[in-house]
Amino acid sequence: QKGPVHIGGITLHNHLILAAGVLGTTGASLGRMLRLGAGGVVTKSIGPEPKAGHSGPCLIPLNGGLLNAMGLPNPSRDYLDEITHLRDEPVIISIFGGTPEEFGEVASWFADTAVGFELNLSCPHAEGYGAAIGADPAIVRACTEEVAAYGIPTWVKLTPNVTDIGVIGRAAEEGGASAIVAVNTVRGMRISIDLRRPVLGNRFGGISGPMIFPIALRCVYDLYDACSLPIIGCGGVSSAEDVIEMMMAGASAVQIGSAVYDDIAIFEQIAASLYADDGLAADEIVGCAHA
Ligand code: RRO
Repeated sequence: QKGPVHIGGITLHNHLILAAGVLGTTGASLGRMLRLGAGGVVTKSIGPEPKAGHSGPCLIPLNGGLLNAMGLPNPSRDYLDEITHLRDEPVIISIFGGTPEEFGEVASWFADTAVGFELNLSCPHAEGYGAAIGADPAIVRACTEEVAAYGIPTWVKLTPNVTDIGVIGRAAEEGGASAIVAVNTVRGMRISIDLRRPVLGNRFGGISGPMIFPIALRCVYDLYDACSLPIIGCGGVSSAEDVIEMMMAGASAVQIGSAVYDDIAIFEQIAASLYADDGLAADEIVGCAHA
């Protein structure tokens, strides 16, 4: 594996990070992904109150992806107990709230121990959380300011479900973000012809997996032009070639989510190819497709 890399204020074991929400509900599964070669891991999003999540079905397979409406299930403050044993590891705490103050409150619980935060301003279907706030530059800026005030590296994860993602990225930058993560899931739905109703319990959800890769890539490309922060590419990455494409679009690192469900060893496999031979010339390729 690669030696340490420094991205957005956080030291990672390599350029490949476990995306939020995937195997992030327990500290044990996060620890396992680190042992399986993840350069860093992001937790399931933690909010101001414990939440059970939406009624099912919550996760359905698509051709080339997944559609989910988990509904932000999380134990809130009790999550601290899950990750105390990972104190020296690159565990990035994903947090959400309905207001800037709620983001600040959740951040305060973890401020003594966190190596970094990732603000989830982008859940595509949660009422009162995420989607609406992630589309409003003033709110994105205010939420970022509340959390960045703790002086801990603060990554901001954006939604692709906006007209101009560059405007939102700049708002995060003005709020003091140390990196931008692009993107969360793409809003979508399926309908059961037999039942004559939406398949998901929540009706709408977020699409992940290879089918959204070109959308995520375009968002990273736009953000590279719009902002001067490091960008972490996320959305449908499932091969070393995808990682390189993301980097050429402007990503300094990538996150991998849905692909982990198909292959738990994906981090080691991608790393073996990415760092083979002379290694990865990240400095040369990041953003090179803009020349
Ligand atoms: O829990 C979810 O339903 C969820 C979240 Br918090 C998110 O950020 N993105 C997503 O696709 N699902």
